[in-house]
Amino acid sequence: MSERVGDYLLERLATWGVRRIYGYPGDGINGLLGAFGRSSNGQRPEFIQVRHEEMAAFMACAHAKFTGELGVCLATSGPGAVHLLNGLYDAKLDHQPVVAIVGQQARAGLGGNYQQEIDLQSLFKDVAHEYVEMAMVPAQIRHLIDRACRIALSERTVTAIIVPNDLQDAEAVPQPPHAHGTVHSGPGYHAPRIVPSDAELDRAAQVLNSGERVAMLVGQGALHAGAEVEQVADVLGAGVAKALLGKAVLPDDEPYVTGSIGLLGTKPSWTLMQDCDTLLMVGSSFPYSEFLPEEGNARGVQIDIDGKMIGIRYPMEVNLVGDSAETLRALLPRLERKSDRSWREKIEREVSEWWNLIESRAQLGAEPINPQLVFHELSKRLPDRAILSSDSGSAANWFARDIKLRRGMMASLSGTLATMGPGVPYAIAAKFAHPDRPVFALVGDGAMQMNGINELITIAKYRHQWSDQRLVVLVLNNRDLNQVTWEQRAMEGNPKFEGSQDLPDFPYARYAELVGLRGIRVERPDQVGPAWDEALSADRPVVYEAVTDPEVPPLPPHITLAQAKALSSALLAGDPDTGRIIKQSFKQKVEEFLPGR
Ligand SMILES: Cc1ncc(C[n+]2csc(CCOP(=O)(O)OP(=O)(O)O)c2C)c(N)n1
Ligand SMILES: [Mg+2]
Repeated sequence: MSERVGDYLLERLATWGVRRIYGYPGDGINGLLGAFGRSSNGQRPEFIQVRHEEMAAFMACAHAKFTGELGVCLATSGPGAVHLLNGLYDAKLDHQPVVAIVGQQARAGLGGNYQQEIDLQSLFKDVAHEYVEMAMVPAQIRHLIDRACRIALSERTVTAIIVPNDLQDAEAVPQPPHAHGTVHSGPGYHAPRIVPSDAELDRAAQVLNSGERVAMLVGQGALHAGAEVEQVADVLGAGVAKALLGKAVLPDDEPYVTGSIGLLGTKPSWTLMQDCDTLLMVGSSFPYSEFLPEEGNARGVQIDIDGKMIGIRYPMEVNLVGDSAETLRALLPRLERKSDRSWREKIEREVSEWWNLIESRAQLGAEPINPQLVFHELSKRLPDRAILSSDSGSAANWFARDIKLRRGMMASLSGTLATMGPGVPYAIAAKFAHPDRPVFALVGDGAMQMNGINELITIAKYRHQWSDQRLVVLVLNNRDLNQVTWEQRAMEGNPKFEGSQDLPDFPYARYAELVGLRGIRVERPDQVGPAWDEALSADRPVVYEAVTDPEVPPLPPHITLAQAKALSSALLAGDPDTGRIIKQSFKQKVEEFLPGR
């Protein structure tokens, strides 16, 4: 029998280098699933079965984040397509190339209020607005795939193709007829070399050379430019702060790296931005302007590959549209080495004091376990080439502040959408992409109850495909939606609303054992380190359940007067945990002022 549309579609995706598609079945895509089943020669992508389509989209996004390649997810018509959306928005907002392929009811029934019929082009019109198309005839498939892949890669965004189920079984037309009204596409995309003009580079160099206190802020756009960032920072005598998605740009053990910035950031990053006279921002769209210099206090230079993302966070004097590594390389010969190193030395002193503070905050007692201790003990033990994913929640604070990434590690999270739930699916995709590397998911109990528990089943199903079995899911069992509880207190001035914030307990470690993984429950501070040793030497993936204290405040690097007032009015209004909050906050703050800091 001749090839069908489903067969051809998968083979065309393989031509684009797609080796793996994350998805979930349904009758809207049975023609495509049949084609996976007919794949005998290894020329077609592998189908990875997840528990929920949102997870498939998160995994496609994480595949893109951890490989730089295209991520692909697949869902059925109607409910499956709707389920993809949150994961697709995560990819879109973090600028990741992801193609979504969704089924649709048969062409003959469309427009007839048919079962599971949703107007999918309208549904995806925002998330995939650069390219969302429905196939109507087999001769379209070649260019729909070619364009969806190329546009996703060149625009670093989400695209979507809708394929009615009857079309999937029609006879393929791999080459449209040479006739009027047909489209003749070819595969392949290589990113161009994008460098700003010499005149703009000269202007940027002039600004950077005249500054005396240069601050750099790097984001995910600089992930491939670590060496160049390091050289420029050295020449300019600059300190470097990192937006969360750019945490792996530079290792945290470099003395001039101030670490994260923002609400989840560090004190030295705050000082760097407040006291600098020149800001060089590279590949970042970090949104919180109050953590950047006040307008007029610093001269600014920004580098971004995307002209749309330039000049929106700080009124920059020079905006360089270009690849970060290429542009920094072109800048280097134009820069003069700062002979006065006192600014850099001041930053380095603050950084070393900060690490001492982080160390002592981790050692503070709590009831029963201080979450910072769990991250601190992990950080010390992180194996080379580790890959980390963090969920949204208090874990993101400790990930940002307490984890010291070293050279060769990777890390990511939902940076811009900041959605709950991607921690475990990101880790699974990391494991598929790099089965020989140790992977860690850092997740709250809320996120675990939302998605993570179910995806443990996916880990159990596929773990035998991974050559290195080290995949550890850390669950912070604090029986609270803690990040938001603290936001209610510090930003709204409201006491914790237990009706929305308290979480039911769940036996995460015991559940892991039930599905065939290792489960370790850690209830006392003295168990934290040894439990990490045990998790790292286990013969299978592990759920490390730490019973942590929700009253350890994820403090911002500096508390504003407004926040302090809000917090005190929350306490005065009768927060159920007032006594313990005061105790824990006080302990953390006191650490900052002890002699020797
Ligand atoms: C899908 C989604 N729903 C709600 C939120 C708001 N939110 C952000 S963090 C958080 C609490 C997370 O709780 P948990 O996973 O238990 O982590 P914890 O902060 O307790 O460590 C919530 C509700 C969100 N970011 N995404
Ligand atoms: Mg929680």
